[in-house]
Amino acid sequence: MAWSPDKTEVKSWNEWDTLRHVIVGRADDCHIPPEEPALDAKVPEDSDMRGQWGRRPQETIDRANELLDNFADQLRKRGVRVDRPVSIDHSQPVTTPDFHTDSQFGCMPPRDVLLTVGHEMLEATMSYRCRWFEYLNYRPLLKQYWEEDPRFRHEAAPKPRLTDADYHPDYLSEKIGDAQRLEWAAEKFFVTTEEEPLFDAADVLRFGKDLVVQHGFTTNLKGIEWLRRHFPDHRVHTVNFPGDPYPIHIDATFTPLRPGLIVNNPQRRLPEEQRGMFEKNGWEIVDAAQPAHNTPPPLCYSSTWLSMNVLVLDPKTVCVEKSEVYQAEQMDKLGMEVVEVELRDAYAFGGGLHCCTADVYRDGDCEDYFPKQ
Ligand code: DAV
Repeated sequence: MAWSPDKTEVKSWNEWDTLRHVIVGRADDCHIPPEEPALDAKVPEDSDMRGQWGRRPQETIDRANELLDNFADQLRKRGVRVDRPVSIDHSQPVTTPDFHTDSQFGCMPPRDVLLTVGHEMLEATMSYRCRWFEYLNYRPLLKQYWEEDPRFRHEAAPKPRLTDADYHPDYLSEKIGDAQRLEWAAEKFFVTTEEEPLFDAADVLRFGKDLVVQHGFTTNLKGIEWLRRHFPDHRVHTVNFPGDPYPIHIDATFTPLRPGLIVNNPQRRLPEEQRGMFEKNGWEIVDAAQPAHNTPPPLCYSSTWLSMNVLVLDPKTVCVEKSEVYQAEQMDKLGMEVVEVELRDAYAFGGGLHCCTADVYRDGDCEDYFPKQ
């Protein structure tokens, strides 16, 4: 049945079919959280964020919200239904029987928390203490979808305990250095241990029947095994990208654009031995264009590779950040129509165009794109 804007339906099986309904995050009340093991491991060693925490400056919140609102309007003008989360008070400290943190994070980016697979939206475990309650920002929307769509499955992965046993103490050092980090990444020695299942939704890419999951800082092997058991009708594949000294989230590293085509970060290439399923099935993996910037914007966790954190609207159309001219040029050469979206001043709030959204509905069904396994 064709999608109708008057009827809520949750369904999305992949990253590229025509997008009809999406959540766009908000910058409201976003905090730089206090130090904690998993988060510190991701803050680049030379970052201006080291050692400071608290609510982000109001003018940066206002500017990020302006850009996110504009992006939401741009999508609406193209006929996409856009919902926005309801921010909780992120200045509230959190105490569980197992840990304490003095503040929370924000309601950006939804892609990290919500994994849509078919008719299901799954709240990820997360691995930062400051993000433990982040799903609450999205509960009003999920409640609404649940009431309006009788097929919608609202699921939540087991909440992790996040005691110190979840983190390797070696990563607590202030100065590790990129050489050591790259060595550890190549050995798949990440900040999170295998104490309990951990995953962020943004470590997962959806290719119909196949889910491709990055093993790194925010997702451990038990998290991937949990996903495998939770989605018994899917094939779940573990990947890792040894060239990344701060490996979190797959969406600035490996970006499918349409059936048969993926752009891959040239500094974080998929290892040869993990390419089999793509090669056997005739998928092309091309190097992404260089980012247009040499450094991330101020107070930003992410690398300059948010250039490739694009949002595919349909197999011929892609949203690219406006200043990322090389990435836009490459998309054009790859046969995609480029929609420019200004978002760089919101990067500090947790990411780019893919990060700041979460799928609710895309056309299409669950297809098998990799029949040769
Ligand atoms: O390159 O810093 C950012 C991914 C955000 N979801 C990076 C990864």
